[in-house]
Amino acid sequence: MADNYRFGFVTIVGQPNVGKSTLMNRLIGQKISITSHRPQTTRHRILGIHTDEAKQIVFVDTPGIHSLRKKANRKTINKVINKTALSSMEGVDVICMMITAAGWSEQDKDVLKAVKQTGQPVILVINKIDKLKSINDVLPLIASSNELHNFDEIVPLSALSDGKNSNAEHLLDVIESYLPLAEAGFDEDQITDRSFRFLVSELVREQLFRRLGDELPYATAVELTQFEKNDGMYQIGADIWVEKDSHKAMVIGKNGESLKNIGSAARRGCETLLESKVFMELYVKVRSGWSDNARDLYALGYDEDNL
Ligand SMILES: Nc1nc2c(ncn2[C@@H]2O[C@H](COP(=O)(O)OP(=O)(O)OP(=O)(O)O)[C@@H](O)[C@H]2O)c(=O)[nH]1
Ligand SMILES: [Mg+2]
Repeated sequence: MADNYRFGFVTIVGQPNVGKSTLMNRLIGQKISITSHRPQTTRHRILGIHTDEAKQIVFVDTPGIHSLRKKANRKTINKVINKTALSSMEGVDVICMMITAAGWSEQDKDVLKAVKQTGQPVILVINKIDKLKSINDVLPLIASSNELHNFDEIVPLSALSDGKNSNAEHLLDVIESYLPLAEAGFDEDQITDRSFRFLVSELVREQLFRRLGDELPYATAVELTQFEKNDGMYQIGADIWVEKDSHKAMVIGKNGESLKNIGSAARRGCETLLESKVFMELYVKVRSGWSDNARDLYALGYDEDNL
């Protein structure tokens, strides 16, 4: 390994839905963190590891930080999610704070307050620049961002789009100079700290977020009950927890259509991840009030330290 090799940790924080997980997947080159058009898709801290000849960067994807000013947000699960995101800023080499090209919201400013308190270097990432008519339209936002805080760097990019205006990979070079000289901490082919079991249950949850309407995805959780490989094929079973019988009926859908679609999309995702054929069985179960019960949350894999 070269003498000037660099290795370090970078956390990605921001309000829900700005594109944190999309960016991490892009920079790792594989889907390890689920994404959807709904806010608060990510519920757990998840590492994504980028390795090249010059550096190894460990990204920490975090749940979106949301305001607890609204009463509806004060459930135990939301407090746990915020704590997970805020504590992920401790001890990293640089923080990537993400907003979108739509500009600063009050919620973004709340996130900035928390970021400033850490005293760590901060790169402001302005995402979704593909939505601008002209790339030059980002210039006033860069200027107003500089007035809000003396950011170490400001990088406009599009985590989603390819092509010359994406600028996403440029962020890797910008981050490099903030990392200490050190040997790689992980094997070069390791891309996450999470197990296949975790990633599989997340792929099921992703479909709940993408396919179910309104408030329903937020009142669901996924628990893997079977994960075995037999004769070159994975057998996967999972329980989808909901809070009410009426929710159960909605997840299952008319003639079981909805659950069938959720299952086949999740199965396809698992086949790509596991590079193998997958047989998947999903069950919907009711456990009332799980999202407000710390013991249930622990059983479902929510951060033990934050309960
Ligand atoms: N147009 C556009 N959409 C994007 C871009 N990046 C992400 N998105 C979309 O924005 C939505 C949210 O993306 P996520 O990556 O799930 O956002 P997140 O910040 O991780 O959200 P939470 O986990 O809920 O906090 C998805 O529908 C993405 O496809 C981008 O560069 N351009
Ligand atoms: Mg996310």
